[in-house]
Amino acid sequence: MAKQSKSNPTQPRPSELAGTDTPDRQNHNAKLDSLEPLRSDATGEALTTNQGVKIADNQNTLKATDRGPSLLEDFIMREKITHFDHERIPERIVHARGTAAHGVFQAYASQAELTKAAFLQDPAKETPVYVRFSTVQGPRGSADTVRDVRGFAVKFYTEEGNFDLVGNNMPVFFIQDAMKFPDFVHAVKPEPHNEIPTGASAHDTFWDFVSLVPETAHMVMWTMSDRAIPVSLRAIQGFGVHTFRMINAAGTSRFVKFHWKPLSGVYSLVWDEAQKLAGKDPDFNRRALWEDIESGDYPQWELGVQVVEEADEHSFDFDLLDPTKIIPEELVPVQPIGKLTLNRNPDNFFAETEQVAFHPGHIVPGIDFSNDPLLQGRLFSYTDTQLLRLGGPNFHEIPINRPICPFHNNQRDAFHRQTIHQGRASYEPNSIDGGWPKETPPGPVGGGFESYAERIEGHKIRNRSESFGDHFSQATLFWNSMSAPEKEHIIEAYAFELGKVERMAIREREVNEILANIDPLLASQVAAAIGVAPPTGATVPGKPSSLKESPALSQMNLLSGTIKSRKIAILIANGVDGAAVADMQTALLAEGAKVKLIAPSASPVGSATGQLLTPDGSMAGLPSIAFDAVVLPGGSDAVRLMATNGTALHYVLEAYKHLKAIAVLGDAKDLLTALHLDPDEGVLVGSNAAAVSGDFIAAIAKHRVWAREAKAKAVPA
Ligand code: HDE
Repeated sequence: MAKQSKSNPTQPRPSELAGTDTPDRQNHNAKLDSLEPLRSDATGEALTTNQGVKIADNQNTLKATDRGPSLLEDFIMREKITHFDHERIPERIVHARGTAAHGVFQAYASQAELTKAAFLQDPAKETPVYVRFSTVQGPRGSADTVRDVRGFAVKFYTEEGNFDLVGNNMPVFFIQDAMKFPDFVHAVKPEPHNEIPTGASAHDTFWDFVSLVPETAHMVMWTMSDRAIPVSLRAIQGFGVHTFRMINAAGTSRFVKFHWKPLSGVYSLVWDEAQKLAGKDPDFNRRALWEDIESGDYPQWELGVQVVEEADEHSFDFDLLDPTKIIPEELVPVQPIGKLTLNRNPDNFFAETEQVAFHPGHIVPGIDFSNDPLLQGRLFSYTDTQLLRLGGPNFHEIPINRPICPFHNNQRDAFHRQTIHQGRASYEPNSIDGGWPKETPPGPVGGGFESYAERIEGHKIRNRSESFGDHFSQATLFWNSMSAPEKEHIIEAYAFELGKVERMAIREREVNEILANIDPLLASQVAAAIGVAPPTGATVPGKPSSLKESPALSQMNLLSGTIKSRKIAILIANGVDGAAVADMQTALLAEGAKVKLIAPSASPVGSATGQLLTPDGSMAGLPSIAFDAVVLPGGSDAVRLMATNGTALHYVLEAYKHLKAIAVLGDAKDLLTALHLDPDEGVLVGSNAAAVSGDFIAAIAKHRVWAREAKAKAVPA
């Protein structure tokens, strides 16, 4: 984040105007400025108390004799323990588990026709951002790879103030009205009597609620799909979900939906991997994000917008204000408008990632809200929650939350105030401090914020619009847009989750009242898997949808076509064919993949020609689930060793079962024989790296060997 400028270069300080700035005061101000942004590096510094007193002994409490009672007067020990006792702050009520990174955003071209927002005018301008990804249900210490929505919250530090785009990796939400949010969250959170389950929706209260509330149908389809178990945070899409507005300098307002499209493509774990990773590496997603950024392999997304003219607001078969609906990309294409690059890890998790406070109400001139009743409720909630979580209304002064542009107003005091205000007047209008800080007129010259003057007419009413009444047609659209493997996974996910629901009546209700209204095959297959009688048919008359399917919804159509940033394990053991290892490494690195040598243990391995290879990890420490593909390089001694090593055999079997590409070079084909595995379009057998690397790379780029799935189910692992 760029250094926060405390003083506005274009506007004099109030104290300067009042003629009260003495040399001492100026000196003091310079010192205050130099404290920003309060980063602390203790290298070469003495250990001190918080009052700056140097500490001579950080090992022992002050005691009356060396075996006597401790003394209350030990201000050093008391200060240290007191601070420690207060180290924890309340975690976020939702989205508690998260990880974040700094980056930059750059527009592709001026978007002046669409919006007057300054950060979208000039393609040469880099806007700093801080982006936090999260899961929703689990607490701060829960696993990364649980089946859940991923939060995708972006803070743009623009020259006109902070703009937060607080979205998810799914384009719709569970409920239509903010009034239902506490009910929904109580239902999905661990059950209140025993606080089970952690990080999962596979329990009675969640399915009780969603089976009673049909507006959840569409979003639950998304959470039962592969979107809910991403391999990597760099491989998720992001969505603003609600309809927003963009307003240009001429005052023209248009509706927009925001999209983030990952340059890495969109791809997911398989469910068995996700579950195993939750135990073997609960930090799987945050670790990869951290390591990618450390290695200079920066994740990138394109920001896109779907734009709807005001006049077209009512031209869809759904309501633009209903957050359980997408605008299919086939109806309104996503226009790319800029690129986000994450290029710097935070210095300190707590100070930055834990304390960052996002808010959909943080907008800048040129962006405005729609009347989506979920968004409207969020505009209240996000400040309210920070008051508790961050201990008062001054959370905007925490370095990670401070705008990079000047900010001045007459708000004063409260807990943890950092700013030392000068001048006497903390009210407006005033004459004592020259009237500063003053209002700024809206428009291109001033840049003061002006809400869009939407015309509103009608009665005050507590009601849901009839136009929000269709809950199933887009759930059906989503289902119809899935490939065969994706449909299979959705059925399996419903079966897994509902299979954990203890009350039969809830399982039956979900099948008969929800799934039967989405698709008969989905409903009957799930019913069969969870011991529920086949449904007799839809209970709600189907609404004809203008679109039968939307190819943009299937992850199969969202791959990048490359293997850049993919992780590949080369299994090595004593006697391995060193030339095959080197050739394969070269071929994969040339495509931007990340390659690790994995051996039975962390000890160095001798190749067939006596060359010493140092493994990056052991087979137990970095199991196949941590990789996208596996290479078996051959070498007769190495193959013999692996054929008698259960961990090595399990490695290959598991990669096969998880539909990964496996390159089998030279003698390594004996391992396939030992495991009774046949070559297929992803198990690529050849005498050397050159013979298979092309097909291997192509198979990895397809992400999984879906054609193997039925066969792989019979394989134990
Ligand atoms: Fe949130 N949400 N939310 N939400 N949300 C929070 O704010 C809330 C909703 C989202 O990385 C909380 O600072 C209400 C939709 C993300 O720090 C809280 C409603 C979407 C994050 C809150 C919604 C989101 C949050 C908890 C319905 C996708 C994590 C801690 C009216 C568009 C941000 C906090 C981060 C966090 C309230 C619905 C996304 C309690 C009341 C829809 C990504 O204020």
